[in-house]
Amino acid sequence: QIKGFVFDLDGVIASTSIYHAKAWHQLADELGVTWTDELGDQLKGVSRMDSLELILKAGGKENDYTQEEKVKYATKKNENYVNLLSNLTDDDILPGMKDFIEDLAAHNYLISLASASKNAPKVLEALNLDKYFKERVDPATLKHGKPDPEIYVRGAEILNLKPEECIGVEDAAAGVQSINAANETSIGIGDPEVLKAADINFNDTSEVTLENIKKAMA
Ligand code: B16
Ligand code: MG
Repeated sequence: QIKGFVFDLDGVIASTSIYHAKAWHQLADELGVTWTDELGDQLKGVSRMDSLELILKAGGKENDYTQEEKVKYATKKNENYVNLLSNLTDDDILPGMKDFIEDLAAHNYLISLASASKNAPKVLEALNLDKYFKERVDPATLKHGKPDPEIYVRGAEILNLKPEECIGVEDAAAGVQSINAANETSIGIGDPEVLKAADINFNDTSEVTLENIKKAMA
């Protein structure tokens, strides 16, 4: 029986995945790495330093920089991203997600956050949703990022639930892999081809309702 939901943030609740992509695209241009939609999809849900490594690898440049230079580039991307967040308001909650979260709370489902982003507290506050996410996995404490199961395992633990009692909600292939490996039920929101490993697929956040989830699990 499902008792809790473990949420990704960027691309699931907040429309911020476009800002992450924009900031990475800009850095890729600067590094002389060709940006593609596939590369953009690969970066979703992946930590800041791991994302930089994927970009460098895509350009065959993984051995061209020192660790210090890599940190400098990752920091630059983050400054760019944080600048793009400056006008974030509750208008940037993805369609239907506020209603969905309120509905879950009204039905006494437990809720936690499994975002890889160190900027998650800032984003939740700007969206005025922080009160629903008292339980959060701090990505700074993780040994392994998505697709490793650790973040979703911890997302269930902080709710005192078993993985089988949780549904994980994701927009990233790496995130769906993480949920599946954690033995939770996975919802993938977005291109069903990219997210084909998910137990339940929705094309768009507006389709994510308790009713549709119950239908899909029946
Ligand atoms: P930061 P999520 C992920 O957040 C993003 O999808 C990914 O693009 C980003 O690189 C990662 O957080 C780290 O974010 O640089 O802000 O710490 O989708 O797991 O909510
Ligand atoms: Mg995401």
